[in-house]
Amino acid sequence: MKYERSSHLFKQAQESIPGGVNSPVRAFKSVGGHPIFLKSAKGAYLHDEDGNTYIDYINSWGPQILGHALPEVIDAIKTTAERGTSFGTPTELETSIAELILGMVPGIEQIRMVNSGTEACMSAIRLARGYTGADKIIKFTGCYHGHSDAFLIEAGSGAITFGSPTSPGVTKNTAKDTLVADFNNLQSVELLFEQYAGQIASVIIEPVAGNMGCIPPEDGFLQGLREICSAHNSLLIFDEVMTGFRLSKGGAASLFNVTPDITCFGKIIGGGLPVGAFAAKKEIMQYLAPVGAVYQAGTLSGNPLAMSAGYTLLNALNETPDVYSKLNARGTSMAHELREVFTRKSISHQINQIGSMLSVHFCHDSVRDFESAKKGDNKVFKQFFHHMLKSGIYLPPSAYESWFLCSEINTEEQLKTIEAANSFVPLT
Ligand code: HOZ
Repeated sequence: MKYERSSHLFKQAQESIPGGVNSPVRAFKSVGGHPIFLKSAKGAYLHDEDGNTYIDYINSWGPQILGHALPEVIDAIKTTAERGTSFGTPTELETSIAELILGMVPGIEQIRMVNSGTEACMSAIRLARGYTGADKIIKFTGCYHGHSDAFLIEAGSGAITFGSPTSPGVTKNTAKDTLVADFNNLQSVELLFEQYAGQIASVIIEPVAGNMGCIPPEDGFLQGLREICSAHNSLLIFDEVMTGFRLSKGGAASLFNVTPDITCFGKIIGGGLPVGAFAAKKEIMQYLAPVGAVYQAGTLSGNPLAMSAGYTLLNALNETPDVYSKLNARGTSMAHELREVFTRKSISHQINQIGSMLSVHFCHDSVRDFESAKKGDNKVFKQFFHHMLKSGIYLPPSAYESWFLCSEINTEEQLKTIEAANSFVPLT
């Protein structure tokens, strides 16, 4: 494959954009080489500036669950754009998408739209603090809730990829209110509640971690968090930015039958446009301005283009028969075949998969938290990543990011992917 134009565009971009990218993981720094500049995408396929085509396992990091450039979504964006792109006033579309989401996800009664998952999570903890009157929050090592200050402490995703899970620029005063527990470890949470009794506003978690690879919760973990939070009058926040509308219509909360107090959304909810949201029971949401005193606002919040893209994608998901069972079957079969390939080749591996989320860590022991995720051999991951890329398979350029499958990955795409993995030979 040739990458001349991507290479040229990357050099040019580095002059005007820090690192040449608008989000760090895209820079390929942890896998080496330079990023591929994309021109277009359709269904399961990406097309780059050099004319190369790839099967896509990033899916814009989650939103394109029914494939790229879904005709209904594109038409909705075009039609809406013709009427104007932003008004800064309420529109009927905002109520329509709110009603649609409240009907899909159990346990929520009101929702506020924002522009990204980062904004959703940072607003959710402000709301939790306003509601409970407590200052501290608990997050989990290796979980990532966007790049706002309170969360860039032992964070996952790009933060671990580049080896700085706690970012310079986050003040000590902010950091002291973020307590950190271990994923899949209820005792670590109980200890913090003992130590900081009455001071913890909320526990925020990705119910399936997706930013240290994909790590599902062990049996009873989410239920245990629910019980601890209820016992201490602390709010349980599920960051379903990745898992919402991906693992099921009602996200991870429905799948694991655990109802959080606040749910954060992003990705799929915007149909590929920048949208986030947070939702809860009315009693909690009524603390938000303009009804309550907890302030939160945004000029582009509820933007008509973004609302119409999200509304159309969510309706398309509702109308696609068996979409989640098909995605689940595809993910399960992909994970199974990858395991068979690596086992045959005697390559130590751990493949975690749930529904259409999957990750590959090259290590021997199971990956159930941040410590075990860090044991993956990044040298092998780099080689695997570049081997797959050359074979036309586009994986996330970091072992700490989850793969996202879309419904357009069919038998043909799976065969090509497994064939590519099959020809991988790690250099020793
Ligand atoms: N950290 C993001 C995914 N977990 C990456 C988003 C991007 O680079 O677009």
